[in-house]
Amino acid sequence: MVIRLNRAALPTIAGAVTLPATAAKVCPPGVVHLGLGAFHRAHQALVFDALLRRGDTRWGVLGVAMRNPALADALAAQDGLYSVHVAGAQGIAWHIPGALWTTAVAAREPEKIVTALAASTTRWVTLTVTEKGYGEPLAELLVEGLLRRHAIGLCGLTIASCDNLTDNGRRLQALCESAARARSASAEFFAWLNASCAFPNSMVDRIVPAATSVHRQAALEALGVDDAAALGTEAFWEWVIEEHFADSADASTLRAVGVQVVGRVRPYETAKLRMLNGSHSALACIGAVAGLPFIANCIGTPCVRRFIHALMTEEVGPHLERTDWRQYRDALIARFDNAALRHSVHQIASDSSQKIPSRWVPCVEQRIAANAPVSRLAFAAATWMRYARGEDDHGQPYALSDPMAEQVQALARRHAGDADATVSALGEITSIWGAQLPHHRPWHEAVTNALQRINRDGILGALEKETDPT
Ligand code: CS2
Repeated sequence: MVIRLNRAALPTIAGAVTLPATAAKVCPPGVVHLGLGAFHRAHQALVFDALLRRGDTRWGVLGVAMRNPALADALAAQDGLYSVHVAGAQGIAWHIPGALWTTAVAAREPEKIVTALAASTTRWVTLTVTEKGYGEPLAELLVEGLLRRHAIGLCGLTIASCDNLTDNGRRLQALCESAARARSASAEFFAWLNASCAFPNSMVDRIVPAATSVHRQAALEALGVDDAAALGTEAFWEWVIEEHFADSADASTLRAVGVQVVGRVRPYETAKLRMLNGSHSALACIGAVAGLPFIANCIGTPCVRRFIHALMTEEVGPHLERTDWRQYRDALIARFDNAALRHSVHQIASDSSQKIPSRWVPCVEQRIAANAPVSRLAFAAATWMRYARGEDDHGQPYALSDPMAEQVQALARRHAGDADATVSALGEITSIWGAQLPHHRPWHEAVTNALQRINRDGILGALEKETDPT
């Protein structure tokens, strides 16, 4: 009989694995995490696990799934335990972190989350709710908890947005303030919010593909337990956070376990959004249209690799404050090459309409302002417009997963044979491209030119010519 992973099963676990610190749940969780996906479980939960291992019991996590109960319930049935397969250049390691003390589902039990936000033992809130999660329901949930917290005279919280958005902390703060205004919160509340709560900007980085049955099977083989929530990730991880906390002593606590606490997150954030995520979005659209399933297949295709290298070298890197961007670029290409990750291009291409505004647009605007060429970025934009058609170069259909899927796919299909009309239709969506690019003639022409070549030669054929080294 196969044993299900849970606390009772820990002593039976065979292979080489880092197990959770023995005593768990000695007090209520100190952290409420909103957005219980794969990323949090393979990134921050491991940081909090490292703190718990040091005997600091303030970092147990209440993991909140915003809508879907499946993962939260599977984890609850396993006492919050799951295994993480870490694949890096040095080999493979397994971890079973013990930071996830309890789970909840916001849509099903909002009161449980509000109660936790207003608990005296809660010190931190972390968020990975994705780009599209920054709307009213999120702000209302947070503000409800904060109003209650203030009403009973508690101290403030550190509320750390960890999504791939420019100025993520400030943005979340503004969203909460506007929700509090809509509820006519008192001046005392706003004074407390400003003085006692902190919304640090932060940049998080670790490639964590969505969990699949491959991870479950690997855990069964390596550890001898059935883990319905097993995950895989890379060895690299980074968390850079602004030194702006409700409790200033947290800076040294976090530094002790490898978190970078800095004055300004912006240089790290911009480099990550534009180099890593920007390349990822381009690779994902290319892979989807070429019929290549994983990022490693894409970067392993020479013309794609040359293109991504050129995109970063010619058009993205030179605008970064990080002066080590060439090393950063090379390290990224090596990370994309990690075949163990099996990172699906369709996963990354999902929500592209929400991702492009932070990943590509600021760089295009900056280059246009400097009168610099934008042909690589225009090619990337054209790949997304081709991708939006929902059919690859072999005639295989695929589904778009995006809040704007219906609209963009209808436009891409209606104008499929006409690059100029496609770019007019898809390139004028200001929520994606901003106010300036839709009216910029040279940009329009560069994207049209790239899309014509993609339509004529296929995505890989066009990339061969685009990156021809001779
Ligand atoms: C990816 C990110 O899915 C995506 O859009 O670009 O999830 C990426 O893997 C992480 O930001 C890496 O830190």
